[in-house]
Amino acid sequence: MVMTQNLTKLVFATQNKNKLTEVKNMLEGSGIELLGIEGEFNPEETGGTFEENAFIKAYEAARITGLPALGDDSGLVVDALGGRPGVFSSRYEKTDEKRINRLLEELKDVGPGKRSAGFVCSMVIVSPEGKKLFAVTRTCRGEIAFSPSGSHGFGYDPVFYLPGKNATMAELTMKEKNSISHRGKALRKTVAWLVSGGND
Ligand code: ITT
Repeated sequence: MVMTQNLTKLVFATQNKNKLTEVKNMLEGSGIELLGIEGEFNPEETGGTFEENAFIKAYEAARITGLPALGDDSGLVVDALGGRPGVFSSRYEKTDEKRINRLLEELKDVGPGKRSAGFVCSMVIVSPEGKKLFAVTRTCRGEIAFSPSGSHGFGYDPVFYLPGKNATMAELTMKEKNSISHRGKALRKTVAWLVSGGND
């Protein structure tokens, strides 16, 4: 196979330190170096899908740095809310605590068995020239708990209950979370593509 791009060093187009920590942890030993982005980085997420927004972030990071860039757009899709907050998961409220409280309030009359949800993660790689090289979207299914539990992870993790683990995402270690999460699944697919030399 012919290596079409040098894709061993990428900039991660995020301001979310928790995403960076999780992804760096998973990339240990892979030979892929991930750089954080310096300073203010907040491109307007005007896309209607996770993939479109992941592209917008990666495109902007590639433009600023001149490096290949990885974008991650993720969020929570709640079935009883018709898929909300979806791509607005970050904009739903201003802090994690407020986001969780609003979610629990919106679901207060939704009974057990009707609280299914998915965490979704799209990852996109953009070349320094601004071309979309790769995209993947993966989901982790679970349920919205009735109250928060656990202190690991970030965001909606304390209310994302995994029946198979009898635990919320925030009760898992980072290693356990990464092994089943939307981000873990998307990253494993991304890494497989990267180590293949960036060929289809
Ligand atoms: P960047 O745009 O800079 O990457 P962000 O935090 O705004 O940072 P998103 O736009 O992708 O990222 O919004 C993701 C939202 O979904 C945000 O509120 C997160 O807390 C939440 N989220 C994403 N992944 C999550 C995870 O693994 N566990 C819990 N919540 C998560």
